[in-house]
Amino acid sequence: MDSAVTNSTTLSNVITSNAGANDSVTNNMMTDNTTASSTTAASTMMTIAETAQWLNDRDNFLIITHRRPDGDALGCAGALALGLGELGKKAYVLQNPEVTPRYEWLINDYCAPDGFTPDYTITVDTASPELFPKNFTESDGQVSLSIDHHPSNSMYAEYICLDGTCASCGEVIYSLLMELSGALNAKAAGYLYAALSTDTGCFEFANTTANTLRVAALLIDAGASNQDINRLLFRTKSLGRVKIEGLIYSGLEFYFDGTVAISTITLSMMKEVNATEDDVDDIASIPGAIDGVLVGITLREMTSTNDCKVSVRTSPTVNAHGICAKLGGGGHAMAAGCTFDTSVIEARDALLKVIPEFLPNERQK
Ligand SMILES: [Mn+2]
Repeated sequence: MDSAVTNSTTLSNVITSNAGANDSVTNNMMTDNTTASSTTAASTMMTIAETAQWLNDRDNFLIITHRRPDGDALGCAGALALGLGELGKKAYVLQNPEVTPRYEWLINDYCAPDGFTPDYTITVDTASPELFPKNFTESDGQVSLSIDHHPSNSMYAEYICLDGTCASCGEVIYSLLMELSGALNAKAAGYLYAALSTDTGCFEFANTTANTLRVAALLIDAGASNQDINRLLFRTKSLGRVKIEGLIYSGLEFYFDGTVAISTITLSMMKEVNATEDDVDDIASIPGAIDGVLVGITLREMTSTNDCKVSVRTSPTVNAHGICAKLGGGGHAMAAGCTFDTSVIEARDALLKVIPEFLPNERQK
């Protein structure tokens, strides 16, 4: 076990010091290992220590990730399967039909063989049954354990291990694996580094906490190659992505004194550069990243000329949800969306009529 982290008390100290940082989610904290488990109508909440014991007492696990799986879900699944395997247990990951090439290395060594029948199913990073992948449904049996970091978890599993203060589920899995074996090898550390860095946009997003960075440092100590993983996940773009970005940049339109930027992605643009869905992941962040832009809009032509999807990203002074709610959509204060049964040109014109009332007064010209 190279560069193993052996101080199993480190993380609980780390996490406990973060308790109370956000009172609104303190009820979801599962970090106090001395607190007894509590039972809701359907689910029993467990601490990290109780969850470790639960896993220790059982065998034959199938680990489930969510629809459109990201580095957090897949990194958690790979690390948990590896960690349980090292304890001599049988633990596999259910293949997810939507895994993209960027992330498949996280679970490839642990996919369940045909005909594997688990005694227990465990979901990671999955807030509700609506997010189950197509090849797993609740009718496959009740989920035994949900390990998660979403305060919105719908408590669908028999047992829940949840820490709503964590930026990624990877931080929860880290403390669980440390509780189980007191050490991580380099492979598991790499999987969890992928989990943490994915959910924090390589530690740039507002959800990144001091705890996230401490755990990331411990993962690097344990052998995670942050350089290689950052390069793969954040510094590498597919050719299709670069080409579609080129078309988007050259077609940007600006309105209201440069405070509103609109990017349009048509079906013919996608075809012209052979772009896939993976190539346009998070493409809506492009217009809002331009200096001086308060409202960044991405118009996407979907299946026909009269079917388009709109993503609105705003600076804190403009209400993205308000704009989209006027057009039958909605979302969050700074990220919202709506759809139109019209051409992208008509959708753009409808947005331009609604937007002025949401701009700061001096920009409504
Ligand atoms: Mn996550």
